[in-house]
Amino acid sequence: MSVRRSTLVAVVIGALALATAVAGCGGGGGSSTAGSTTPTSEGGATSLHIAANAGGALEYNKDELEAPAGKVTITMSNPSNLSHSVAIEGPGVNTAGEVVAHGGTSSVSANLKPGTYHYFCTVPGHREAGMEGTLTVK
Ligand SMILES: [Cu+2]
Repeated sequence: MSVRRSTLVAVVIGALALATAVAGCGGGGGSSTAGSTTPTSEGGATSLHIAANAGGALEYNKDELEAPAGKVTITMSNPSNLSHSVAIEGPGVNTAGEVVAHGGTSSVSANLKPGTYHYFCTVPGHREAGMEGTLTVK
């Protein structure tokens, strides 16, 4: 019984490995001789949207964001009467979008590896007052 079952499992795993190998070979144009030109992982960019508090509180509408590894863009709309921005900070990353007034949109992009990052407003005092959140990249 168990022997037969493990044989079946082995066959299934073998088939999957074969399918993966075939899929892996399919992408190459075949023009490069020496192989890997380091494929940009997944190629998918992620867009995240947040908003500043419309009532003037120093906070975003979200204090946690999540994204897969790769290019991540956070766009913040600012319905408040105060100026705000959005920036990303974390391992190897420290980049900021522009400060925008009421009705404006600030956005920031970075190529992120798995890890924990923070996004925050760069206007003096705002981050300290709570205008920040955690961005988890998986
Ligand atoms: Cu702010």
